[in-house]
Amino acid sequence: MADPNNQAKEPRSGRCAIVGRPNVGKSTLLNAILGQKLVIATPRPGTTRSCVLGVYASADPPTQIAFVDTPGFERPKGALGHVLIDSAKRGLLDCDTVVFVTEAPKPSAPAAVHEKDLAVLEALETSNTPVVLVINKVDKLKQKERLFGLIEAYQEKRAFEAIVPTSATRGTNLDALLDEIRGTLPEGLIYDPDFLTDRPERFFVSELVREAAMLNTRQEVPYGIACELDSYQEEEDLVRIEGTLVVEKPSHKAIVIGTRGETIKKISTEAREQIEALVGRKVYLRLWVKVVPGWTRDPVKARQLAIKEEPG
Ligand SMILES: Nc1nc2c(ncn2[C@@H]2O[C@H](COP(=O)(O)OP(=O)(O)OP(=O)(O)O)[C@@H](O)[C@H]2O)c(=O)[nH]1
Ligand SMILES: [Mg+2]
Repeated sequence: MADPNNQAKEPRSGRCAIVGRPNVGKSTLLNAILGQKLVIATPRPGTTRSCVLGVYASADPPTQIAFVDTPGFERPKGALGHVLIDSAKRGLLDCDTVVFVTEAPKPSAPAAVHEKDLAVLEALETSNTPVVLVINKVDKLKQKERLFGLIEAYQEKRAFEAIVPTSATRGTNLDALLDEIRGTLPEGLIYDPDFLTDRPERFFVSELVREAAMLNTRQEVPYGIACELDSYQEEEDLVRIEGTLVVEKPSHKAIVIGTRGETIKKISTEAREQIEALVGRKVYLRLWVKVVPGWTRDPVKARQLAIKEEPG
């Protein structure tokens, strides 16, 4: 007799873009699904600057989902804004499913479609790819019944394969989300079992430095920070790394360095600890700070400093 559960157990795999406006928790959600910190996430909007692949795999039922974390979607401001939106749009191409992340409304906001989500909905209009809507940060929602109104408002805009409320920081409902995504994917496993990401370790090292710098600065400073690795030498039980934090104004350089160098010291210590956890070895990290005037407003420099493509 045919096993009635057999249908639900067939192997499935595919590529799934995670898109949404800045700061809704896309990168945090990817890390929570993977059960490890792969991509950087900060309270500052505009943290993710280029698409990064993270492959989730599970044996029961056999599933592989190659998630593509993308930069926050918004109407572009300046040259860096254009680079970010172009990169997010590229992430949307060639995927089997889209996870569109939004966040639960603040107590003062109406349970309605967020104005900034209209740009995301517009970008999704032209594709036939199934879309799963994730309403993240439900841990912050005091009146859970507000979700119903919110779900109705989004459903009026388009059809969704499923709508899943989540809390990425608490890990709420991630299994339900994975089940819904799995259901949209083609049959068969296509990824190498060891495949986790398309980026080399060096990429994540420079991202961890940028994250520490973004976390230790405020207002418009974090958005104008980039990180370049100048050297990366693996020795027997140590990795020796030299890097440069790029800022767009001399006043930002002073902020990143801080009084008597306190801020850059803190950035360096925090980044080193994170990098040591990543590479599993002791790290020697030396950082410099350089001004590239107005780089976020210059199309060529913004592309060069925000997008990192390196051989894996
Ligand atoms: N309370 C709460 N905070 C969350 C949740 N998910 C993410 N956050 C926080 O939201 C902030 C933004 O998270 P990110 O993951 O960087 O957001 P993002 O959508 O990737 O942002 P961009 O890369 O700028 O587009 C961080 O401070 C996270 O800790 C959640 O479920 N609940
Ligand atoms: Mg992000």
